[in-house]
Amino acid sequence: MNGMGITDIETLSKIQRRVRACDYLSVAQLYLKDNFILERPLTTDDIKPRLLGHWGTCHGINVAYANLKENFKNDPNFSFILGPGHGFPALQANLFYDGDLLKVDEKATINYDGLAYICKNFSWPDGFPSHASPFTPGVITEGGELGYALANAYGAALGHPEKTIAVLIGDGELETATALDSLNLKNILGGRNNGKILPILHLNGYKISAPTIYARKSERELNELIRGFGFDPILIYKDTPEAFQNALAVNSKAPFFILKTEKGATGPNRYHMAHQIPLKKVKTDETELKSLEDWLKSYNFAELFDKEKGFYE
Ligand SMILES: Cc1ncc(C[n+]2csc(CCOP(=O)(O)OP(=O)(O)O)c2C)c(N)n1
Ligand SMILES: [Mg+2]
Repeated sequence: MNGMGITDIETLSKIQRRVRACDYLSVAQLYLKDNFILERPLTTDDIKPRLLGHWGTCHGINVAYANLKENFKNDPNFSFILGPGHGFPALQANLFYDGDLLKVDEKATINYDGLAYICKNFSWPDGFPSHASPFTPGVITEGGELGYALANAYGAALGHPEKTIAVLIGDGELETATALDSLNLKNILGGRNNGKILPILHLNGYKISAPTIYARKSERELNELIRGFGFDPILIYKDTPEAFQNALAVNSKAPFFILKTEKGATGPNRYHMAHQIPLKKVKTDETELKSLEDWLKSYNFAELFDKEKGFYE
């Protein structure tokens, strides 16, 4: 918490552009085996034969990642823990964007070749898996089983008062006994000898296709639940950099952020249709193929990326 909001338009626009770029990369990884930046009209040959991965959570992850990255860019003791490891396309997009993937994989160059490499190889035989895995830089726990993110955050902060650890928890994930009970760690490990934890509940309303319990609670009820565990609930009421940065600027020793997004936001289907692969028939159905092309084009990726030089500042 820096105690002041970022108000300059340039910084907010930089965050927004990064989110757009990572949203595009998330979609491209899920669907494309060629024509990665749409240099020609999309055809069924450009689509992977087996579509396997998760879209619905990606935009929220990209929003959290971009905003935290900007806010804590000067803090070497800051870390981010991602609960929903099924949102791997988004995590991978951010690791690629920052060159963190390149540090461990020389093929992930920040230009067209690197982009083609990460997209083609996402969820691909002998390529990258569909979930975060120990091959992912910075990942110590295999994605796939929800519930441990908050406990991991408290563990990582134990005995390290210099650390700040933000942790994104899915609203479905918070229904697991492990995640819910980990809120009690605040009472045991929230003291001065340990690092500071910034939980962020990703309230996108759904776990797979069912509404989450927390999304069905009134705002007041959810706030009181969070307060009962000793945190100050701070609602990030929409997915804009302004809303996120203003929330980060709130001066609280025990913040608990609630990031409200629409599951699948920026994509063609929302909520229960968005969890895994929207447009499932894209390989065989011309209408769905056109929808995917429109969806990819909606990010105006050419405005954000140069084939040789990578991302524009
Ligand atoms: C312990 C556990 N139970 C069930 C699952 C199956 N599962 C995979 S994704 C998912 C939904 C997660 O919902 P949420 O945490 O809200 O994530 P998001 O909506 O951001 O995708 C579930 C239940 C799992 N991965 N781990
Ligand atoms: Mg959810």
